[in-house]
Amino acid sequence: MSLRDEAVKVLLGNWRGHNTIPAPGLYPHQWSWDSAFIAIGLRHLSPLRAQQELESLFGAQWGDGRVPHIVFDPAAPRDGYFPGPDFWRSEQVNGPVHADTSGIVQPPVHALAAWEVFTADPETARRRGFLERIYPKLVSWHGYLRWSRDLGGRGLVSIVHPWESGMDNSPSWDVPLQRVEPVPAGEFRRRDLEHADASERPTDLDYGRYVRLAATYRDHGYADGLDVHEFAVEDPLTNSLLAVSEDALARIARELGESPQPHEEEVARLRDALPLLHTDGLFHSFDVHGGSLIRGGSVAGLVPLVVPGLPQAQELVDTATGPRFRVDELGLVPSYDLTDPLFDPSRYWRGPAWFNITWLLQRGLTDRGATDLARTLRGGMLEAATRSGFREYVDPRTAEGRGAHHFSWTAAVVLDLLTTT
Ligand code: 9WN
Repeated sequence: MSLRDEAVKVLLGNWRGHNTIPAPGLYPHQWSWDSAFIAIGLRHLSPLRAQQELESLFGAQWGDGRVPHIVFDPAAPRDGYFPGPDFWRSEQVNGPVHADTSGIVQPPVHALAAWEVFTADPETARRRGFLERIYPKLVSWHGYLRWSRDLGGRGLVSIVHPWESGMDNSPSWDVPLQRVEPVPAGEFRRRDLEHADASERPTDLDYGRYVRLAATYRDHGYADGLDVHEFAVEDPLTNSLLAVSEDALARIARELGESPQPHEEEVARLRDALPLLHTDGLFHSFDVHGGSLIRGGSVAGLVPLVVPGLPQAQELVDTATGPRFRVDELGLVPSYDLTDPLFDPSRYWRGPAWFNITWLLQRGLTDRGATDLARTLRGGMLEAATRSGFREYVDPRTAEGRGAHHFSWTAAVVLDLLTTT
């Protein structure tokens, strides 16, 4: 079977009628930023399904504009994933009435996905009013982040839980997490370890802290404020993807005959605020409670490369190709600085290479005209997907597979690379 056919098989196998699950077993529901990356690949297979993927996610948007990080599938066992719907209790607050969801969010890559999905088949999208319907929802989603999550008051979005970063156990969160009293491991039952090797997942101590933060948020009715959130961090990945998505909203607005200006202004505003997170050739998260940058080597710090017109772009390319990430040599982007003692090639977001992040950087490099390096990453991703069989993440030095099998965004990224570059 060709790599393309294999990718199609993964996406078809994980399709659940209106959306795609990230992977069977470990992730049996719909995840927010997964759906965005999935839609970007799915558009080459079925533009209609790609539109539905985003529509089903935004169908579960909350009244305040937030897009929940998980939309639970009523057909899947209620306790198959922890924390499940009985933990989050979205129906008791201002969640959507027709769906159970979590109450936290994930990085805002959806407007970018919506625009890419539209371009794959503008005729079907126009006939279905796809952009007309999703545009106000995307605007309200960004509004939630802009107005409810500027917890540091510096014009940047704060994430309030490591899960919101999409990079759950990144070493960047070690310091702010130390303030959080972990819920003892005996008080909850992890379901992830029934599907994945413990050495490739976050530790029980990490999980105890994740549970504490989520429970506190829930017990405050998902209200946002520094008094509620013990963990409040301005993350370069979230803020960069918001800028890229605002750029996509400008295109969407133009297509709909609306003014792109408010979105263009947002891109400029974020681009001007991002340097608050920049030092020594990399962007870093800012710990709002601690009042300082979390200096380290998370790959999130390279992601601003995707922001249009970023003045620090060349510095980021130099860091990416330097000893800390060696992306020109590896053809993949490690999730953490290879030279740092905290680097772990197998454990989740503490070192392994992920396909969505490598895809984002490949895209940023292409936009900046660094086509040779972009081509190297493209080759690296295709080889790693072939070798690992569409695993969730890989050892960045050997491309040996780790985590879940038949992982949807790995397949989606491959499909996109095979079709567009
Ligand atoms: C918690 C689904 C998600 C991804 C995240 C990844 C992982 C969940 C988990 O899986 O997080 O949201 O159970 O570990 O870190 O990026 O969206 O694929």
